[in-house]
Amino acid sequence: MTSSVSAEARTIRIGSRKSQLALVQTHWVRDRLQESYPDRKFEIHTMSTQGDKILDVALAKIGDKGLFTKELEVGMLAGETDFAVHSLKDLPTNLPEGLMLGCVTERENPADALVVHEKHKDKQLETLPEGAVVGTSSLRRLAQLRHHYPHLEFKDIRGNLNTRLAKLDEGNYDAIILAVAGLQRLGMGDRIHQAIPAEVSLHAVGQGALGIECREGDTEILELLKAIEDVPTTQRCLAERAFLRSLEGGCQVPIGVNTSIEGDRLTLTGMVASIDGQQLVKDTVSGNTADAETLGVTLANRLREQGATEILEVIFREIAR
Ligand code: DPM
Repeated sequence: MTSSVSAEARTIRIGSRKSQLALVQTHWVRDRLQESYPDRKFEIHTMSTQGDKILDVALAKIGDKGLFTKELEVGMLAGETDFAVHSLKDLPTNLPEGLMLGCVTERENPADALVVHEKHKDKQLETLPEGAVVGTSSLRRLAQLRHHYPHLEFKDIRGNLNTRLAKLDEGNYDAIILAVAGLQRLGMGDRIHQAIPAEVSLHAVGQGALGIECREGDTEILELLKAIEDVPTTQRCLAERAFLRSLEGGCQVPIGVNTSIEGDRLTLTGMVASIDGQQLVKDTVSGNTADAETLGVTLANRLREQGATEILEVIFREIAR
């Protein structure tokens, strides 16, 4: 026996959801890693998650504890895969024991996008007719748009991107709201009618970035992942996630954020709104990028002082019903 056999590097197994968007994202991660480590072997293992299977119930009602991540996490803990690629916004802020956020990749435009039915192609959010039906299953988008545009109606919409676009085109909705990042990654950026400004819709925590989850202390994987880490995106997302964690909000509550970095200064804006859009508290903090998580906690405390706790209590009760 020679030692070269046992010294040969093992194949790295990557967990991914099966949706078209998830696969595009996972292939992107795999390709970048393959470029950085041409001698290593990477293999993608796909799985369906609860969120992929339950399509007829409003998202907020199914609960948010790892709706799109649980099955992938079980795979890692069982040693069947080495890390999983997620849309960071679908990754809960508290991870199961033994797992960690291994790295965050460079963010795409994190804004929400308005996509309209053909008959409204000369319209914007503010000029859509009274009673126009906007499709979204996001309480965050719903609350903020109701706040700014009380003349619009809102209706739940589920399914993958293609399904949603088909429902829009068939005339079931006048417009739908999707993430700019998802549409762009799928090569459907031409469907973006309007990138909704942050003043109207603060995006979800982590939106537009990919989060790689791995086993805690897996030094080999953590070392590999450094090749695809984006430091400014990581700092922004750590602040956003600390904010959400402090508010004990899952990914299905009306909580939105916006972040920017200039030099070593990180600015974080956050809001909490009631589902009817009547109450909305919003504030901004800034500080050193090294204190990203502390900034998130500070902002959460400020919003609690402005009434966020009471707004969230009502929502948690409503969702539980
Ligand atoms: C989460 C939300 C939605 C997804 C809630 C929110 C949108 C649900 C809906 C937490 N996850 O944003 O307030 O509109 O019905 C999801 C999308 C992406 C990742 C699709 C989308 C792609 C963008 C990205 C679903 N998760 O938001 O249109 O990677 O950030």
